[in-house]
Amino acid sequence: MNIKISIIHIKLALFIFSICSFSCKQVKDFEKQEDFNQKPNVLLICIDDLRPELKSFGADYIISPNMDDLAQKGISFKKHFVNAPSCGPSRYTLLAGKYGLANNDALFLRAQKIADSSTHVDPTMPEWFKSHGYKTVSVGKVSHHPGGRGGKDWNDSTVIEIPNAWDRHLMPVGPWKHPRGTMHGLANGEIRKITNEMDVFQSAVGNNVKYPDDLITDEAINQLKELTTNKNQPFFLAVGIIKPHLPFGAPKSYYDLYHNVTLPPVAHPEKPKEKTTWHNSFEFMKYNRWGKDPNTDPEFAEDVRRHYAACVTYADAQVGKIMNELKQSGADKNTIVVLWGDHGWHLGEHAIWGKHSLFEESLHSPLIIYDPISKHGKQEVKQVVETLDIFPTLCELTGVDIPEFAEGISLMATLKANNTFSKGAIAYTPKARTIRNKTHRLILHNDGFVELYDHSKDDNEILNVANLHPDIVNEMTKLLIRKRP
Ligand SMILES: [Ca+2]
Repeated sequence: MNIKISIIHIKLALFIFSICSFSCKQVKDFEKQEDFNQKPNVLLICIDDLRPELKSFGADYIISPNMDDLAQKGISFKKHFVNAPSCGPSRYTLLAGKYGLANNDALFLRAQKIADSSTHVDPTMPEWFKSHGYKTVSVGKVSHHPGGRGGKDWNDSTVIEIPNAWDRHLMPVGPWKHPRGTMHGLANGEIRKITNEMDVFQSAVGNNVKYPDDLITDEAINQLKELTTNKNQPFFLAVGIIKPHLPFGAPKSYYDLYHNVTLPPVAHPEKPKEKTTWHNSFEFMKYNRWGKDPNTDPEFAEDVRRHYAACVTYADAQVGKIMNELKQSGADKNTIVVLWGDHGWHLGEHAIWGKHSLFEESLHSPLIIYDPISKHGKQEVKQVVETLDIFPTLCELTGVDIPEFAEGISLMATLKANNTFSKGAIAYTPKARTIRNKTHRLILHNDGFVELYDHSKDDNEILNVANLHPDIVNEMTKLLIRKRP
């Protein structure tokens, strides 16, 4: 009798268990279906002052395994040009999807316009995604000020760089005390006070050595953990890594990776003889250089380049940690990843150590877009594209409406069309503007002086051929003035 009852109990338990597991499976399938139907997430990784020199972009001597991994599965835009050779205006175009002012405070001036309520101001890319159901979060240097706040120490919550854009805009500061301190910080809390007393490069030794990007990466990972837990809302997470911006400081272990690496010679190191947008490398030269000048001291120049390379590899390691967390969460299958450099950097080319010129070295930067859903596989695009195009491209990839006010074009639509387009890329400083197409770069100075370089013969932009080609000058000038008056 007891045995019979026990058997009945077991059968009943098995029956209940099977119903339960069936419904659990159904619920899980339903959840999966919901995940699948949800719009893809966006992870936008901005790297400060990153030259287009990754191993995957043809620079054999650079150690960049994590960015290369992204290039291995995504679309690498080999001719991506930014719209300004400076952090603030370049990031303005990325985030606003429009050409803007050439100043570093372009976004703060836009915020002022919103506060004045005098004119209509179109939303930025994060605000656009937010209004289309996305949770928007930024960590680190995404706009000009890490954390997106103004005031003396860049931590004043009443002075917002991009109003209405982010649900959270974060900048961990640790021993650097405030976001302004992190921006030019060296190891373990060293803040730039008097610039010529701060070393232009550093390789700090020790197991516990920290730089601001370590904090940014940890916070980005925390945010990813939270954002990927909420399956009901897609996220737009922007992470801004500060290195390889000056000063070139990274843990010594990264510098040591280059111990046996031979750097290629600096390409075309001569100072231009004619009028150009050449400058005296003021940003670099104002740091402590131990009295040395890389233009006249080859040994010092080599060490500057090695420290820059170390910073690139250190930034690459941060990308690796963030990508690893994305993978661990499982959200990598539904997250579009964009890796973007905010502009290039001369490491001695044309005798410049810095950005701010309108030469190729200042304007050319890496852009990689990886969309795990479209399964496009590895692609390399050699057509000229510009930062302006990222906003509409992300809209198309996520199925968000492309706003009429966005001035760029979706690179996906164009690539699908025929892969042979050539749209041209524009950039500007306060003193001049430029347009680059497949074959030429034209630079128009505010005083009317013109430079024209023929990239089919002169990729280094040495010889100004404006006088030889008045037709090309005329045509490109008209287009430049029409697109950015
Ligand atoms: Ca920058």
